[in-house]
Amino acid sequence: METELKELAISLFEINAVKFGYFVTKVGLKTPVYIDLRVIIAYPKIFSRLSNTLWKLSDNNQKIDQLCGVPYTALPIASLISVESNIPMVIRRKEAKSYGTKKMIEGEYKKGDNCVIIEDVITSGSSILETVKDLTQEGLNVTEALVIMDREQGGKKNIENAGIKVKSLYTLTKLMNYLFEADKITLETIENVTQYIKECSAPLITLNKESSHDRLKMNYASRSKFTMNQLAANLFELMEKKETNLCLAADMTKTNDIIELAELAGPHIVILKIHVDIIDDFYKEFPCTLKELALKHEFLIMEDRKFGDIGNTVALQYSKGLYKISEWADLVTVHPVSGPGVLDGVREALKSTSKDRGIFLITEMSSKGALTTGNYIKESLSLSAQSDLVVGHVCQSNIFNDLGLIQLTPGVKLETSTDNLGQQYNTPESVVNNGADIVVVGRGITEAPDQLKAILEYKTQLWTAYKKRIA
Ligand code: 5BU
Repeated sequence: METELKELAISLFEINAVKFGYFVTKVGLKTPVYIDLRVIIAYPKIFSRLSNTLWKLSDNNQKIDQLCGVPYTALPIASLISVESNIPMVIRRKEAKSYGTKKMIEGEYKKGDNCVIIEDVITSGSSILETVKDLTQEGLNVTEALVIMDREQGGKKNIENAGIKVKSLYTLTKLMNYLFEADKITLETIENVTQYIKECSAPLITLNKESSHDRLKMNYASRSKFTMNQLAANLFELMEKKETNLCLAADMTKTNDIIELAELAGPHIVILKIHVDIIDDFYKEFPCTLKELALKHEFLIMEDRKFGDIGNTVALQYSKGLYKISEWADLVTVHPVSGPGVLDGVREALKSTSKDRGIFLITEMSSKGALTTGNYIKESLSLSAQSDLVVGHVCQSNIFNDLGLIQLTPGVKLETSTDNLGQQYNTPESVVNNGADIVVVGRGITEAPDQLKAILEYKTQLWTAYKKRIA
């Protein structure tokens, strides 16, 4: 690989794909280095060798279903790799078609397909991020980006912040070192360019999966086609069908009380959320009884387990022990605090089941003084792009615009208030206006003198607020 890279670096220099000197870019910026890989199509041997070498960076352990070249320079490279590797390719349009289907992505693919992006040069990373946005919106799962040249101006970090792995054949520094060794450039050139890289870093860009659509303005049924997870799609459709976006937090300690309340609330909720570890009289068949009610009344069951350990422990906590949560809970909550391994742990535990399962990432908590702020929120949002297990985020405000993800918001009562242990309550209308797609209500219902009346009150207020929001 090393020899290959050295020889290719020299070839690229000789065909003027890389030039050093004084240049002014399209947007009027001065630069001591100019990279134009478009010229490679005029040199089939170099073109083919470069594409083959780039493909060697791909992850052999990962199933790859699709390739996507970022238009235009990387398109022929991706095509060549597609033909050689026999992996289908998709093409991202620069603009949506004005006739027929308004598809941004051409090709034959299905939701959940793993897709590798091919790109020639990264500067700020914005072209790749735009491509990720469109691919993700079509339900594709972008696993990594293979890049010929990283200009080391911050683009790699921007892309990695969005949860996408980046592998490059060359950094500018590495390329210059090869060329220096081959006596093609001087030390002075290297110093100039290095100084330039230091001074001209690209702005920080965050992946904004915003389309021209606003999440808050789109109805649930339409959003179901943007999901990466089947349960997220089911939830969107269920909400529209049952005309409810209420999740009941049945935080009770006796199984009979939970069953009774689930029977009462079943027709009016989309999720029944429990904390199985607070139940005093748990018995093995209890989850089956809940499951029967869930089927009868059409709601999903969430275990608010808040997993937050290393992947291996989470895999065990999820599938083993007294509760065997993975066998009955459609949805679980997960703290992203331990990093992406926690998602791998959940996936590991699901290897032996074919049931649909989903995760809500706890991105922002409702309690006073919660440490879920700033960068933590940003990192948690970027994790959802990495896994089709993620159904949405538990959060308090409108912090993402991915149409296929669900905002689940707890901390809701008819009046703004607090409890004496840090919980903070907002009203149904205000949380829906702040982006809540599904709203968690616990004590507002469980402690009400007339539970059914309370269920109906919350259901109506939440649905009315949603209808107003999308109007
Ligand atoms: P409450 O009785 O409406 O306060 O219950 C809220 C439920 O939501 C309860 O089960 C909490 O564990 C859960 N919750 C929360 O209140 N705030 C959060 O940030 C998260 C979960 Br995450």
